[in-house]
Amino acid sequence: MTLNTTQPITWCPGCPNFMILESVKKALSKSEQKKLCMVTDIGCHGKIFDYLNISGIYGLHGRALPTAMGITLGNPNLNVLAFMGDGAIYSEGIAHFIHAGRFNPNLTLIVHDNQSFSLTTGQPTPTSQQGYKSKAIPMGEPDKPMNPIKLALASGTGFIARCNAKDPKHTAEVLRKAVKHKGFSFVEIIQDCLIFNKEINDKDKLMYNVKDNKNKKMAERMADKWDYTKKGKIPIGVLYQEKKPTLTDKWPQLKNLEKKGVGWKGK
Ligand SMILES: Cc1ncc(C[n+]2csc(CCOP(=O)(O)OP(=O)(O)O)c2C)c(N)n1
Ligand code: SF4
Repeated sequence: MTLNTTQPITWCPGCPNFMILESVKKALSKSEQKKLCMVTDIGCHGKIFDYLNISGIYGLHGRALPTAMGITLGNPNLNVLAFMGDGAIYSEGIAHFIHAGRFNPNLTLIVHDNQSFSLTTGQPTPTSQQGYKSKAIPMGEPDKPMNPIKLALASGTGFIARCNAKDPKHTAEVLRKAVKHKGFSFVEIIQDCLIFNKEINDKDKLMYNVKDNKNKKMAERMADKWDYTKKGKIPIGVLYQEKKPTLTDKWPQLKNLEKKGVGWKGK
């Protein structure tokens, strides 16, 4: 079965979301489609729900992650993907991000980080740069951006990666590793928005690829290299990976379902 759908794509022409879509298709091309499941949030990124032939739920804004977690509780044998924007996950969804790191459900969170609430016309998100001006904030964003990689490390997330939307080959490779990882995997994809917060676009020259890393101190150092402005160096790749008990491993009822290869309905 193909991952393509017949839905007309309504992203702005040239939006890097197109490249993220292609990366996801490339990463999943050999996966068993029946075992895949997706949840998307509300936002420009969320439209990916219509463009991928994968069963799932078009979730509420900020809540795609707990919905995805609910699906893994229903059937721990599914490969669940949650697509969220930086506005969604780091504002309304921030508590879920922290607890997903602690609980370690076996699912992949893909964040399309364009440093803007784009669908609702460019309000600043927690990763927007200080001083960012838009119609919604004409005096400029007063606060500095948060660093989600550092937060993920502090919350115990066992797989943390960063990709460049404009490099679909590398992004697909990283996504494949994220889906294969047993436990919560977090992939931040740096994505330009062609309409809102354009001044933060084109950071490609700051980016450099790193080797897969399993050393926490090194991961902390890499997390510190970029503060979500247009300065510094931006490490791209698997920034941290650690094997740890998953949510399924911690609950015998789920472990039993995993062993049998079924969900609660027995199929
Ligand atoms: C509970 C709730 N809060 C807020 C909104 C309004 N809302 C819809 S999309 C959106 C912006 C999404 O921004 P982001 O998550 O960064 O995704 P992007 O559009 O940039 O891909 C907001 C605030 C909503 N629909 N529901
Ligand atoms: S507003 Fe920005 S993120 Fe949304 S589709 Fe257009 S270019 Fe892409």
